[in-house]
Amino acid sequence: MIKDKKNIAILGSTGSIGTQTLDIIDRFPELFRAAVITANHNWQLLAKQAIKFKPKMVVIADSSAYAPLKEALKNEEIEIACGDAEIARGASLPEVDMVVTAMVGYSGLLPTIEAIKAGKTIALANKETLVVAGEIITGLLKKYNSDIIPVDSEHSAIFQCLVGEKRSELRKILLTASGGPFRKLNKKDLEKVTVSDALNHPNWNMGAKVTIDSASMMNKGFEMIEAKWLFNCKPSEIEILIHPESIVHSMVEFHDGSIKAQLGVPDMHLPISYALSYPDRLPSDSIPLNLTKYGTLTFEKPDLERFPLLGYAFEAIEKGGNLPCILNAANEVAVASFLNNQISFIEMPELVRYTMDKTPFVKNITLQDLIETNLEGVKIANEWLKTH
Ligand code: MN3
Repeated sequence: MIKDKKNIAILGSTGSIGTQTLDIIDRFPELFRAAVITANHNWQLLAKQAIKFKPKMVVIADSSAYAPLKEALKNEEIEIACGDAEIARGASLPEVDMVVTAMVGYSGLLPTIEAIKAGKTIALANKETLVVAGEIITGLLKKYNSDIIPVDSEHSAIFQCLVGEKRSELRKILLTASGGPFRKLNKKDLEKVTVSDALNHPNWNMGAKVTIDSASMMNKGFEMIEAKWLFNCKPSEIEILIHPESIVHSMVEFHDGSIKAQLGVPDMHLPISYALSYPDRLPSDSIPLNLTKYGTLTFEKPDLERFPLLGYAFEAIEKGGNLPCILNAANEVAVASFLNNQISFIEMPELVRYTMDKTPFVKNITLQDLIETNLEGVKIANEWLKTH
């Protein structure tokens, strides 16, 4: 049993993971308190959440949303702040026990680092943090005696399968992927897919960025890198399995040949709830998994020809240095440009390839190198956009 109330800081409380985290806090007010909530620019929802959950501090990143947020919360006794530095400060407040990092993309990196330096337990939903800076983050976790508990459903599954096991006996991780909405399309069909086709994920209801990444399989590439750092294994020890039913959230294979899997309905409330309450489990009110409804669970190999971004992720992590950071920067530009109808679905990997080839490679990296690489990568990706 959890005895004391856990104070949670949610970075990105208005997004998909953020709102579902608040659902769980709302169900278990005796266990958790939303101590700090932050958002990028959705001040309306942030204000609503603040009035309901009465956090100590509310932070908005976008300065143009600061005045309306303050006005909306003028009758509340809540500290209201603005900007990235304040988000990092909120995550590091002494009373905060756990930080849920649920912001989108590269923006999650610096506040996560600050939270680690403050010794907070990180419930990691922002996989880009580990994609961009896995080695640096891993070093900081040791130095500041902090921990990461994965929120990503696959990594939560692996984490759950490893409870009570010896890391030295792990042979392989079987990382499952739904395959997204375009799993069955051939190359010709992929040329014609639209933004709304890509946003229509068959199993999971998620934010736009991760939904597009799922359709392109970039998401699975990022998750492979995330798994490499979280579970300290080689990319060659991670096998991607397409599993269209999204019931087996991932598996681990031990050196005696035994495989453990974690199964459940595709609902992010489960991995979020486990991260908040670990090592305990909280009762859930969602409909239990009915395996007879499925009858058959299927698995197949991914196709790197139709989904080249997945292969680029293996290439980036094998080469290391700043290449995963370049991959991420290019992909952020690609996804934003696809969502704006500036480029087609199959142009996303072209833009990423160009950026990976053109951005200067640095093998031994510091955090400053990564900050510069991100800017440079975005610049070079934008060059490609101008010429296409
Ligand atoms: Mn996932």
